Amino acid sequence: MNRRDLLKWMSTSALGVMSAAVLPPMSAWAKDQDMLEMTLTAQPYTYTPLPNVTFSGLAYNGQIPGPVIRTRAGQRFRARFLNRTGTDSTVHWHGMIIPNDMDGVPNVTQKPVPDGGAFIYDFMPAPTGFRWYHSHVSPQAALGLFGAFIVDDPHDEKADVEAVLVFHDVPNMQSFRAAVKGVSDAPMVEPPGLHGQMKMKSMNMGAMHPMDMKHMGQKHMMAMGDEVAYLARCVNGAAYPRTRPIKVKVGDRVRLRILNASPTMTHYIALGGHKLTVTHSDGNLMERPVTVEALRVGVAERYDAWFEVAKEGAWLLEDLAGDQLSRGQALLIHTAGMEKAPPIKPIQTLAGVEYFTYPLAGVAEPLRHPLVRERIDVEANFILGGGKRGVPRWTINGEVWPHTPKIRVRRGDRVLVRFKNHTDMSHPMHLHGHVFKLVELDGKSLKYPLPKDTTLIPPNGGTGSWFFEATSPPGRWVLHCHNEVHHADGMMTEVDYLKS
Ligand SMILES: [Cu+2]
Repeated sequence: MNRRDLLKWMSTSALGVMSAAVLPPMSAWAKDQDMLEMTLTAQPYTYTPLPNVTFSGLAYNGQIPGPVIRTRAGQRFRARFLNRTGTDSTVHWHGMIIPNDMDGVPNVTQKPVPDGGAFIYDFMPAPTGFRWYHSHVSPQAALGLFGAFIVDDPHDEKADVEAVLVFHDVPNMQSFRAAVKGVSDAPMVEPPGLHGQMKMKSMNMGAMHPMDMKHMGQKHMMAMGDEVAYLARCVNGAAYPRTRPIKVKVGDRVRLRILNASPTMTHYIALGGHKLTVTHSDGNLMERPVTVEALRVGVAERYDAWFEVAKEGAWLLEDLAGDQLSRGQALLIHTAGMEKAPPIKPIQTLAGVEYFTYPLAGVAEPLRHPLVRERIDVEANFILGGGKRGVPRWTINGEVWPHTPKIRVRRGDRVLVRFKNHTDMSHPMHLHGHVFKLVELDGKSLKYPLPKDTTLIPPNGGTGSWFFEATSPPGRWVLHCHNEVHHADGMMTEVDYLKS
């Protein structure tokens, strides 16, 4: 490294642009700056996530995931985005409430940045918490254009160790393209015991609930045309044992910030020898924390999960999907001198396990009438459909983008969005520019509505409802499925602020 590079490196890392999994606290100097300024270059990148797998994708600043960006509350952010991908690109700042023209949706909030072009993203990152950024031009996020973005909350409890863990899956792009056409032969991959769990719980209640029956389905047994085959499953761009371990001490309180940046897969994650206490959903402080044996993280979701180190040891944090690749989606956490010890593995099945679900975290109770106590000004009812084999359409009320029905609001409106999912897959539905509250799931109200920007809507007749107040900057905020295949096949609409 020459002196110039060294200075550049020093200034960016001190300012809050980092690549390590374990985050150093922001320096006093960095916190003091009025603005974090950086260059974000998207360009081709070839890497080897597994010894026998070489993947030609795209990366921000030559790394997958892109650099961890960290600002403090009230600090401005300015990125000079350079597009060297060979095609159009934009950057979306996921989970942020910022001016609409900074939101990075091509042809909706901005003109796509052409190859060779540049664009200045300049805004006040908010709200505080765990956000992320990714390309909004398909399939660039699947190719590697994503990274974590943390807005420091000065009121947060202090952690002794804090780590950002980006789970992502490296797609077989031929299979990805086939899935977008609805003709993929890849099977669905899920953790052992996932469906057995529902069965068991229902039997405890006396009889099988028809909804659970429907959810079980047979889908996971066969190829329906819409699944993507993967070449590797990674944490922070590597597969175990090449993932960078996290070193801890007895007594440490450890905060894991976990992001699922997979193009299509829901991840179930557990830590050997420990339960995890979840405090934030999609970066937003939950009304009450919940302690679980495993996390369920839908595509684009984030959870802040804490644990305390009670004794010396080595433990594996691992994805629970049953396939061979998932064994690599793991990371070692150990105390000093224990890095060579055989690590304690987590549970290997979800059967009988209390894992993070919305009804568990939000405490499901009988459906309230009305769903939200005070007035509702705008109500949207969306049926999620499509996905027939060979028919590349994933629909909202029978239509694909841009023909889907829109939600039109005036500033200050109280909005209720109700989803009913008629397909056999769950959909990670995401709304830009807002934090909503998940108030209902599968016919149950949530006593503690979860503050989120993305939620999985369960399959086979499952429902979910969001409540939010239209208090974001005016503009067009898209609402779409974050499964990249479904998004590419039209499952998108928007919330439009009317000028009033
Ligand atoms: Cu979907």
